Amino acid sequence: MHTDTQHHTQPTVLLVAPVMDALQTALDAHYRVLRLYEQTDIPAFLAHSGAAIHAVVTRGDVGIRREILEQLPGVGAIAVFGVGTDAIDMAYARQRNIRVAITAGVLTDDVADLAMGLLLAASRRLCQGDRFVREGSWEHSAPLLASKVSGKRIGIFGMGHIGQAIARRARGFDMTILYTDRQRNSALDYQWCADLHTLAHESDFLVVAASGSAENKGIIDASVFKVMPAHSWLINIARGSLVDEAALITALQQHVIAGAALDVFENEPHVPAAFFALDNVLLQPHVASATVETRQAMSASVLANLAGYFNHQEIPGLIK
Ligand code: 8YV
Repeated sequence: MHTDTQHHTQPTVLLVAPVMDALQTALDAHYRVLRLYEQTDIPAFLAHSGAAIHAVVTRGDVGIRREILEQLPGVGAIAVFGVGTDAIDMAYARQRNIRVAITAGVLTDDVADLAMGLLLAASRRLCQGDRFVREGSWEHSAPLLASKVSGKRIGIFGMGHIGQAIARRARGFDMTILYTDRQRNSALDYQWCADLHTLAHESDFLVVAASGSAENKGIIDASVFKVMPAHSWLINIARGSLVDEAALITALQQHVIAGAALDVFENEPHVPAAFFALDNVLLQPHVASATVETRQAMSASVLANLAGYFNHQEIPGLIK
């Protein structure tokens, strides 16, 4: 088999998964783009083209498998369309001196907005209210009462940029803000909880905004649902991997907690059918950063990160 040793004037970029059309067009204009997701025989493709690839573009939720990266000896940078690096073996990237860059800063507001939207929609029964009106039920019955948001206690698990943006919004709802993170942030005057279980016990809304790291895998489990107040809600805009989904389904079925609002799942885009039978869960298809404005900014950020790398200049979203 021939290997891809031909000299190309543009650097070669591997696109792992589809991204928005405008970004694809811009990538095609600047780079020679090879698309992993279009390959039918990946081993043959890697044997032929792997050594010719200079950089990888992928999505936060997709990352890149280490076995693939191992076959890309010339890769020096991974540009993530998103902020999550949980689907990238960062230790291996560091060992190889592969620069990893994210769309830093640009999606924080949208994700925090969606967290508040989910919190409000779930507790105020917005989806149920919409259905109630459309189905004509209002003509002959009264809607169920919802539960109040303003003044309640919000517990934020993961107080990074997104967690802090959620806290600022929650302030506007006169909420008491509690948080847990690896360490206390002395710059924040919110109530610190030493551990997740204390946070869960003290909160009316437990909002998951932590990274999907290995240490956080399945951390929101049955023991957490057990200490959460029966009237409390779980909101997840982080990663499905943090929640033990089977335990959550049981907790919802048995009304151990009031309900949940989820933008992310363990095995996207596959969502357990058990959720569909439940009225106390609100489901979204991983759309926290999916606004026109933010996706444009994320595209620009990916392009800037790649340009920084290839031009030997600063990489704005570089993870240090
Ligand atoms: C994106 C994300 O939805 O930033 C992340 O890590 O999960 C999201 O912003 C995703 O990367 C694009 O599909």
